[in-house]
Amino acid sequence: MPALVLVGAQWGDEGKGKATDLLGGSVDYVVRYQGGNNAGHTVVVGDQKYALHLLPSGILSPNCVPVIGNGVVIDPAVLLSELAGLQDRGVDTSKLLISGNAHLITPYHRTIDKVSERFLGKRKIGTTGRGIGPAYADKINRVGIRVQDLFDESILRQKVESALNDKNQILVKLYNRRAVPADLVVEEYLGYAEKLRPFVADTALILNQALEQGKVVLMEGGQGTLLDVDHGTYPFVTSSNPTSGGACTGSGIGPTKIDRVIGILKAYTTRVGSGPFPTELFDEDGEALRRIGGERGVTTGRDRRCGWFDAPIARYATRINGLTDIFLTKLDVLTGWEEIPVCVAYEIDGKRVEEVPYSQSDFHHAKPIYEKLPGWSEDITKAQSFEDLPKNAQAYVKALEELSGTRISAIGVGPGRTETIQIH
Ligand code: 2SA
Ligand code: GDP
Ligand code: MG
Repeated sequence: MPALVLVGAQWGDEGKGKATDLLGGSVDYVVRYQGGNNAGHTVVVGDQKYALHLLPSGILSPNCVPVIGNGVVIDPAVLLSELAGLQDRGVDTSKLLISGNAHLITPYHRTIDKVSERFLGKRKIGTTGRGIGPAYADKINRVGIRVQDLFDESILRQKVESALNDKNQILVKLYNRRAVPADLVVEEYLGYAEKLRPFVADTALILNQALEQGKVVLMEGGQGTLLDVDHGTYPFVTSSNPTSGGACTGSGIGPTKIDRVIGILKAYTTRVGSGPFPTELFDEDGEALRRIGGERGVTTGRDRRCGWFDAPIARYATRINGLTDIFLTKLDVLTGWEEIPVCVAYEIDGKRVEEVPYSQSDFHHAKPIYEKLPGWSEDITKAQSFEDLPKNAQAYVKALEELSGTRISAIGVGPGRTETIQIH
């Protein structure tokens, strides 16, 4: 098992943090390859709950080296405070490695994220306001600031000044905000340099050398397939590639090294922020899923939109990521429903459509076609094997496996590490 990738198969918050943590004991490196502190990954260890935003979930596994890859955007203040928070709780963070090529989120990225959302009004993306999109825009526009720039004051100053050239014009003229003084940014960011220096490394080289030595590398995606800037519900997406292809570019590991791509798939569907969501519920079932599933943003505290399982999306995630297997999460949340509707296809303009349509406007008015599966009422949180599940829960899992086209290799029946059924 050389390198493996773990991706969200829906719109994020499928339980990737828990899944990474579960695998953490058997891998040597856990790498974040995209996104930034927009992510919120929850890990429950015994009676301790951790909410990770920027650090890979592997930081909680003592023998694992956590890596922030080149594809991530880093807000240094957030990173340092997350590290301090974990150190206060007795977690060893000294093994962390940070790519010198990762880009930095600066105060002007956060400002632009917030004011541009306000400017969009009803058409807003519903971002987390963490400056993610503007930081990636600068990266692509070749005016980004990288971690390595922190170690050369004159380069840092030059880059911040040129990045602020047009931004200050936009902030003042278009958004009626005050200009950001380059000096203040440079001064603040130079202050982070020595604190971050011990962690900064050529992570792509280290990871490839580790693979050559037979070590196991797990790449942990943030967000999810439908939030991918290329394959998601554009423009209602994040500005990076959470899908498995992004794991290669965001870490510097070639595709031939990857032999397993695990999709994390929730037994129902949720989404935070704006954009299409065919199975979204606006009734008491949606409210119940939100309440029982604790569906609230780990980063922003926003209520998540909730709906039934959407099989075309699961098939789409299977295709786009080349999934080898699926971790099905939160099956326990569905306990108590007499019947559970599952979306098997869409109706678009009076026609039955089996797959996620490429046309964004079609997807916006896709109506779910449901099949109802019989529910179960028994508590399943103590189930340790597939056979321990009630027959109807077993049938639900089997139906999802068939509809998604990928083998289900684990089932989550609660948030804790041990509340997982492994299927061999
Ligand atoms: P951004 O901030 O530019 O990445 O926002 C763009 C869209 O991506 C969505 N997004 C997310 N969706 C689900 N979970 C995320 N992480 C947090 C969590 C979210 C939170 O774990 O709960 O706390 O609100 C995440 N991060 C970004 C976002 O909602 C926009 O639709
Ligand atoms: P991530 O962003 O994919 O890591 O997911 P989040 O942490 O944002 O949201 C998933 C939530 O579901 C967290 O509160 C987890 O503790 C919780 N969770 C994960 N797996 C399960 C499960 O199988 N059952 C239940 N009840 N909760 C789970
Ligand atoms: Mg999350």
